[in-house]
Amino acid sequence: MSKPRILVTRRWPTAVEAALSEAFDTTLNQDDVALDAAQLRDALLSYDAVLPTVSDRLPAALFEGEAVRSKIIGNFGVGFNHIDIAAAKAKDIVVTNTPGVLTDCTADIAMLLLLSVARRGGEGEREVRAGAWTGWRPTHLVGTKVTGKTVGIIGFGRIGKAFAQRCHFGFGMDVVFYNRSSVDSAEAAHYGARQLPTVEDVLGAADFVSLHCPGGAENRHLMNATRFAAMKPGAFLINTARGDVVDETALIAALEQGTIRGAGLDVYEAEPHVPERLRALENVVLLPHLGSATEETRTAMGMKVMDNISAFFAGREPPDRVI
Ligand code: 8YV
Repeated sequence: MSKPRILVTRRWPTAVEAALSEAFDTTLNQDDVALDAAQLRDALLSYDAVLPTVSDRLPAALFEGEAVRSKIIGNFGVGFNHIDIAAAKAKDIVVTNTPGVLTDCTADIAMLLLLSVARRGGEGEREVRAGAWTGWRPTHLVGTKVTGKTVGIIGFGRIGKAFAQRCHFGFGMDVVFYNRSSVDSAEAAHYGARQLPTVEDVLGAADFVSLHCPGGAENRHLMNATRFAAMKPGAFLINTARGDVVDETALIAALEQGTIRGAGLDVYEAEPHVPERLRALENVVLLPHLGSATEETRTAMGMKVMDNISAFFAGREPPDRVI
């Protein structure tokens, strides 16, 4: 039996590309240029599996018309809001993701953003690099103390919990969270955290609000102008989840008007576009979607995709099936 034909849409860690090439009839993307919609549609028509990432948009239109050949989409990443899951399901296409292996690294990036924005690390770094530092003085780049403050977490899944643990046990913070379903209080206490009934309760209590819920329709613009106004004066927003959870225009207005003190962002509404008005602000720390970007995690993510499609083509249930 011939090996399944698979397409990897971007460059992946070398060890994973080697493993995939060994096990499957694999087409790699040596140039690492993102495929456009027509190329993705062609890929679905001509490969048994397509392995996309967050930079590939797979809307319903790509699954319609002439029957697609792909039977599985092995997404590289835990978030899958770039794939129209209902449209894939309607065509009996299995979709898998890579949960678990990026939990720690994403929680670490959230902590990096929280510390950087509170302590004005980005501003300080820019000043030193520009040769503009004139020397130590008591009033220079004075930020906000982190230790002992209250952090509010929206979405208490794997990453939200890992972030709570860092905040509470690492920085002595009081941790409150909102989660759609109720979390056992003993389990929450394990992470030093306490569930509150509404998003508003969390916003009213927190000095730092950190988003850890999925992107997509149900959480679109969960943070809007009204909710920024409900945050404590002087509070900060951290987003390592998905850009569409935040109304970016409302966020920019809240930052410009001082409704909130600052923001640390790893994700944006229309990546890689980051609005000029946001880039012009000093009270933001902006990262280019680095949540899972460590050698260890990116390799583990790739190997998880490999496990998922290997199981599928061996007639077994893929371990990380989302539909
Ligand atoms: C990934 C992420 O690197 O896994 C996710 O959901 O946000 C990132 O850390 C990216 O999405 C790859 O598809």
